Amino acid sequence: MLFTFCQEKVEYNPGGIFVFARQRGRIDGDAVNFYGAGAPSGCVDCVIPMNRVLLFLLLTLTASSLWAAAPNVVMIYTDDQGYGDIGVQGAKGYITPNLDRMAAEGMRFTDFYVAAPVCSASRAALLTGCYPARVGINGALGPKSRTGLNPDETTLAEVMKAKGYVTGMFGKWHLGDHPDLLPVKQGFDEYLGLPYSNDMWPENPNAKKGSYPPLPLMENATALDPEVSAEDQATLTTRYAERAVRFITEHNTKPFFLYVAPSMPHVPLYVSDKFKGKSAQGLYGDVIQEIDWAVGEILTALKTQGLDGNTLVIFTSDNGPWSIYGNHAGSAGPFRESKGTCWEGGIRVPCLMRWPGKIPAGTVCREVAGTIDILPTLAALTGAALPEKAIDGKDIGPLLRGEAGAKSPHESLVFYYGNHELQALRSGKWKLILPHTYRTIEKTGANGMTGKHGRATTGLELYDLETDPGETKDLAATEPAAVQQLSALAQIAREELGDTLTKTRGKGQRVPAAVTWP
Ligand SMILES: [Ca+2]
Ligand SMILES: [Ca+2]
Repeated sequence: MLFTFCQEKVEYNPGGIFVFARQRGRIDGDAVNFYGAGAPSGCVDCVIPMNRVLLFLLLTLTASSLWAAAPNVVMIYTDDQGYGDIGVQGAKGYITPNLDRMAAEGMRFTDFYVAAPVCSASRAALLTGCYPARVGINGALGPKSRTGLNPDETTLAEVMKAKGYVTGMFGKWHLGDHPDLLPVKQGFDEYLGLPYSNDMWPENPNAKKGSYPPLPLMENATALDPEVSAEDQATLTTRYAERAVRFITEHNTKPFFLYVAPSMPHVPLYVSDKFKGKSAQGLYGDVIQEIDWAVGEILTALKTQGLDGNTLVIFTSDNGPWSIYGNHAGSAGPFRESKGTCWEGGIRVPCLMRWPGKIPAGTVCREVAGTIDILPTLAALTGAALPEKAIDGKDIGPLLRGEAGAKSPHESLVFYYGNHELQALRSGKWKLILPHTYRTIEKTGANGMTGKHGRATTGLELYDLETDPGETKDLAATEPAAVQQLSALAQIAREELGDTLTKTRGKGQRVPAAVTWP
């Protein structure tokens, strides 16, 4: 199709991409966005006439073809699901056909990292594109938290919303449960879910009576159910999935950003009756099979609504398995330790990305990337503006597109845990462990009961993750050049993000929210 405006011929193709004054652009929402430097010079008002063109196009094109260039995004972020907890990565005793299908139809990342081995810090990184050390979220926030993600931070939802996306979140938030800090105050149009972990609950069998207030199920900013019961916990995975499907159906003519954060498989494990007893593994396997079913429901809804080819679906987990729970925890696969440590088992997670026709099917990406990259990647993909404040993630679009020779954009990824301690970093094949003490497991528990933790200490250690993914052979003594190179990168990170182990204040640290409760 050709249109004339601003004395220029405009070529429009129903895929949504157009060429104007030799620049490629895209129609997003009610605005026209040019790739690269912005509107062509000499036509600063071209957005306005294009809106008129857009009105005409609305009458002549189906909605799905019009929005073809502004992909929907579905991001699924499970809780404590380990690297080994999907079929294609060796899950035993249960099956994940829908996740395996995502791998077969999309890209599987083998070297994909969360920014921290614990819920709140990990989620802060996902939603801001920043290291949690930068935005001041270190651990796991408790109920009635007096802190949370600062509203001054720009979340992924806000990035997408500014681009005209409808935004919805169903699941666990865990970035501040104060009414001023909930998802609807951080860019989500719609929210249903638990405000924090499902074990911060009066019925937690591992907590002293009175440790926790009633656990609410929130809808937007109010409690839909002020006291979640065990029966309610068993409905959560399906409930979030149903809301996700409803959201997709309701917004099938607009670009949307949907964030689904299952409360499972975080202990205490609960599963709906339709999955109870279905896996050979037991309850943990049942729970993962219900999550896998939920992924299938979402993929089916996308297909039913004709959005399959126009939607990027991302699946990953917020940290490694909570291994102290024994048969109620998953598997870190070949990796050392688990949740709550910066060994690979705590921070390397399953990651699948599927976008038929755009991400090459059945591919495996072995480049280093992480959840901090999702925000800048989606911003680049949709033409959205990046947050004004500094972020740490990078656009991994070239990896997603399977471009020949595409490399990780990171010279290093750094990992903080505990009280703002820089404990480890990865650069290329090397992993440097900085001297620190960490929590280990002396005895695992079973059937929902915890085991016994111990403490361990590590010195400065170096591992070659290509030949030794299990971090078993410390090469610090024989590879001094790598130790020196990674130590220098660690020092750069400290100066920017701080580090309590070396009592360093970072120049790029920002403050979390501070709220008071009545
Ligand atoms: Ca978690
Ligand atoms: Ca904000």
